[in-house]
Amino acid sequence: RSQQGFTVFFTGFSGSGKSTIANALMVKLMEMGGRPVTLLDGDIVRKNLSSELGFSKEHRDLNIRRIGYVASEITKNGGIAICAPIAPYATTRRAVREDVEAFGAFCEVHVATSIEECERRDRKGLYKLAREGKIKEFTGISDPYDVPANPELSVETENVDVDNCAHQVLLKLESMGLI
Ligand code: GGZ
Repeated sequence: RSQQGFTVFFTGFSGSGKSTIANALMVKLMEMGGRPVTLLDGDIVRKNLSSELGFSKEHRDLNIRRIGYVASEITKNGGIAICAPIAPYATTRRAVREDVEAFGAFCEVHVATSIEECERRDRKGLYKLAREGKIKEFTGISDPYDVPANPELSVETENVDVDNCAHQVLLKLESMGLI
């Protein structure tokens, strides 16, 4: 049972800290050894797996379903998949959960850093472009984000550092009997 595969699925705004927490978690899980760990980060998936897709609801859903499919295959084979897309739609996240839970465990982590904080940081300058209308359909500014109703865990990077957030995920995985 402790060697079953599982998926950690981060969801949250652009700039919320998903990638940084996901990377820290990956390092910790790799150090523990055992199962192979695969990181499916939002921008890397978009570059390699979903390069033809934009940000309409249809395209975001397709992107997330692809991530879910890969995560479910990794989970099926006893590995650990860490996903870190925005994944703004609750119904699509639910579908991915069902895909993965057919083979192993699913741990949804809401990176709940507020949109105000993400925009204040604006690490890539995208929020400014979204405000200027130069990027359309920008999540949290001009496109929806369904706040997760029942995530396994909620963390935020406004008052808590990345290492602490990654540690909270590890504790949750432990309490779920996965590590
Ligand atoms: C949201 C956008 C958009 C729009 C480009 N809306 O900070 P980033 O740059 O690296 O993360 C964002 C990434 C979102 O891709 P995902 O695959 O995670 O989105 S989804 O789950 O909804 O499919 C951001 C950048 O792409 N980006 N345009 N309009 N984020």
